[in-house]
Amino acid sequence: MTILDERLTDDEQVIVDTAAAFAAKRIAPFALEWDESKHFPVDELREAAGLGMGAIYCDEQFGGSGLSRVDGVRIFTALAAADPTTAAFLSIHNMATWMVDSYGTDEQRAQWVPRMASMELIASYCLTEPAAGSDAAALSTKAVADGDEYVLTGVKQFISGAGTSDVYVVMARTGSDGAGGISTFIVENGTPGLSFGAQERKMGWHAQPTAQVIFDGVRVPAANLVGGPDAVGTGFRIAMNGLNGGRLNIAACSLGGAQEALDRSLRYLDEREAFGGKLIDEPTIRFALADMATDLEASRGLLLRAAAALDADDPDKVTLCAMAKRFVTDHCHAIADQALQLHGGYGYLHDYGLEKIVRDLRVNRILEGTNEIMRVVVGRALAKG
Ligand code: FAD
Ligand code: 2MC
Repeated sequence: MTILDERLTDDEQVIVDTAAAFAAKRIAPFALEWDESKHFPVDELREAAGLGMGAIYCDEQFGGSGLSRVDGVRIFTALAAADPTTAAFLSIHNMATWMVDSYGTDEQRAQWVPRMASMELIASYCLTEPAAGSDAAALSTKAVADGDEYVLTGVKQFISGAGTSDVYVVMARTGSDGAGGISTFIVENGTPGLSFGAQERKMGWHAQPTAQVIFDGVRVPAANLVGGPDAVGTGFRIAMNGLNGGRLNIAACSLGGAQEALDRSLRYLDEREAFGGKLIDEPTIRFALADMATDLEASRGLLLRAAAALDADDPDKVTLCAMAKRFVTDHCHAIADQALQLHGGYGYLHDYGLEKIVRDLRVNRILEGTNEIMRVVVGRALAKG
């Protein structure tokens, strides 16, 4: 009994096997404990980076792994089968690193990317603010030029990695209202005026920090404006392009979690007996499993299609990434919840791991653009024709 495997080339298989073996050995055995003790596994993240997972789809020139988005989706799916939360943080770090590698000047890329690729520098992505979440272009954190520096003032909300990360890729307002007045900056932890709010107490994602990042007159060199002086006002585009891939990776984290939940259900129901037989032989339970497996494969198919579109710079890439993020995170959360149900009372117990998967997958329907915003994106594209 197994869920369907993709047919991969030898090279693709090596990539997936490397991620899966690392996840099975270095993440899976500890994931429940990290969840309970709220431990952020920085050492293991750096080990993953040592295997090329710190800058997966960045150029090889400055230490990236030069892989495709499709490879990335498969890697995050494999890691998330062990722990959706740890995989998701690695995904955010990869997004931030890719933004510097793709939009930074060669000097900036040389300065930052190699150390981000190795995760000597762990990176956070700072877009959301207390009064600007879905309406991200309304952000109000200011960056005011002052000689050869910018002075940043404002508050970022819900920042993953806040307090622990070494660098913060920050979208801040350098110009007029709206998307065209935003630029992207790299801010190092330890810079005077930079501080962090209290750790949020969350439903899931316990194995990574979430807090406000507070800028109180933080001075950063003008050289930290991603893309250099000509890139003033392009920060929203940089942030959104980062999120296209981020949305795929978050969906991959849901896919991996759901896949693990289904695998566990198959094993459990094959052993659990009631009414004189194995539960897996109950026709209605088989129907439930069949629907879960079908939704999982539909999710995988759409996700890989969207990843291929991003790799190909397809004109529909934004729409496909939004479709995949919405569809995969909704369906995979439902699969995980059904898996919990199929475990009966045991599914509700921490030690069985199912309730953690449900909690960890829930937020993927909210962050990196809520699933309502994904519908806004898809709806706009449809209306435009
Ligand atoms: P709001 O924008 O206030 O939305 C409230 C509700 O209204 C939602 O249901 C939303 O879908 C709906 N809504 C809003 N506008 C519309 C519309 N036009 N049509 C229909 N419905 C609409 N952000 C970062 O920048 N970096 C991070 O690292 C990060 N990590 C996070 C980690 C966690 C654990 C969480 C919970 C959030 C994180 N976020 C991060 C923030 C996340 O991206 C935002 O929470 C999300 O974008 C939604 O913004 P909001 O919470 O302000 O909700
Ligand atoms: N890819 C590339 N470019 C994009 C884009 C995308 N996905 N989305 C928008 N743009 C461009 C758009 O083409 C336009 O460019 P131009 O001015 O050259 O025409 C510009 O950005 C402004 O776009 P809009 O006019 O569509 O801006 P608007 O304000 O109407 O809405 C919206 C944009 C709602 C799609 C955007 O604000 C959004 O995605 N909101 C959700 C915020 C979000 O995803 N936050 C996640 C935070 S990170 C996180 O949660 C983590 C866990 C890390």
